[in-house]
Amino acid sequence: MHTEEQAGGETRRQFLCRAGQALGLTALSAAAGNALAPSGHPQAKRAAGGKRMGAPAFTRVCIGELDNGAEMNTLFNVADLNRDGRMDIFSAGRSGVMVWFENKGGGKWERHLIDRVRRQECGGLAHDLDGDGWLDIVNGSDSGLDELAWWRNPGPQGGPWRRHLICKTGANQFHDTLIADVTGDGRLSLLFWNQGSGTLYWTPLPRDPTASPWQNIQAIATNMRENGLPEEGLVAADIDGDGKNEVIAGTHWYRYLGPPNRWERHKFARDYISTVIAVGDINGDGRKEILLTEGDACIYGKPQGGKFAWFSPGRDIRDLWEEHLVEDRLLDPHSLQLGDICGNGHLDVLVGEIGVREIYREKPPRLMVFENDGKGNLRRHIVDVGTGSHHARLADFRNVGALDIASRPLHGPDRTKIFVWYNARGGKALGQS
Ligand SMILES: [Ca+2]
Ligand SMILES: [Ca+2]
Ligand SMILES: [Ca+2]
Ligand SMILES: [Ca+2]
Repeated sequence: MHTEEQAGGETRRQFLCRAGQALGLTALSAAAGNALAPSGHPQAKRAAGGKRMGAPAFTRVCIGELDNGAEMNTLFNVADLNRDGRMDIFSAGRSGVMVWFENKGGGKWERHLIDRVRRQECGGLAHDLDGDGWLDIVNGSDSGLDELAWWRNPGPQGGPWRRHLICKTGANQFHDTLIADVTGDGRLSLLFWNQGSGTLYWTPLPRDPTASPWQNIQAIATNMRENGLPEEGLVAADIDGDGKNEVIAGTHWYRYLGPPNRWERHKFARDYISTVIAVGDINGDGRKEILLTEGDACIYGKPQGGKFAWFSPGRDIRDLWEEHLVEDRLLDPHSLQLGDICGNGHLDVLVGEIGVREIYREKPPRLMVFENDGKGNLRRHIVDVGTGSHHARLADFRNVGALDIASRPLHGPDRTKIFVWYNARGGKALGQS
């Protein structure tokens, strides 16, 4: 896991020392082991393997700060916002400021203000809504407000981004948004969850997105709850192989049947709450599986922690899918991403725990890469212990053909920091500070 160069990096050393303290390990023993896990952690035994060839290695670097005082930072995502070919990072406080971090190359990052905001949820995205070639940002409000909005990228002249209201629904919280072709005709739609009413909404993208509020926003499903909790998680993917995308949202998937608003709904999983969703062919059989983590399990009534599993369709895709449990008792695994992280040509899985604020030091959250052998056998590697993650993202920040990780914690001493974990496969980490 640790090359000499990485272990010698200042940031890396700091991390190892801190993790060592938290775990009752010395920095030396922590650096010598392949996998770090709290000794009391239920998964510690499985994680305590020796060093293996090809294990993923990362160097953590703080690339910027976003201090919104007592308010938690919520929105977090990546996109190339200034069209220079390098992936940037954007984030916002629940209330305070929304900013983007320009990836200037060579490990340099520069922060820019987008807007002053209030009551922002996580789960926003970047998409060029007005068609001027510059990616705009869509994000909704949290449990204290009922507004979904977008911010227009000012383009090369820079400056503040103008906010445009998409809709006021009368119900609060918009955890997860999506733009995709879900009608099979090439036309893009905006979809979003509105947890206050448990409603999954959609609308084709309008010709003029600045005309507020948007018209023709319709509900696909309402009062969608699992174990009494509103559903989360939203992905588009062709899971039945007919060339058209289905919508995977919460523990159901939806197929568009045609105008004006006809959908069919099928349940694929049971007893998974506050889900984060990813879709991909995990076991190499040519069909797509659905991956779930229970992102806020501890907060929402499973104090023991949440599950991480993948689900494969049976003979009839409309039945419940077969559950393949990978991990349980994860401390709010709110990060779930697929990508060839290890460089072996297979889809590996990134999973990150937020951690639980009250036991943050006793049970430090982990950032994990599950290396896939191509058949769905997932071998866990611990990338970081002690830095919680929320909506961690995979991106090739150096354009070197290797996926790095961007994220930030919600709790603990680093809660205002933005981190990138540079993948050793991409060469030297940049801009250690
Ligand atoms: Ca850029
Ligand atoms: Ca635009
Ligand atoms: Ca399909
Ligand atoms: Ca498959």
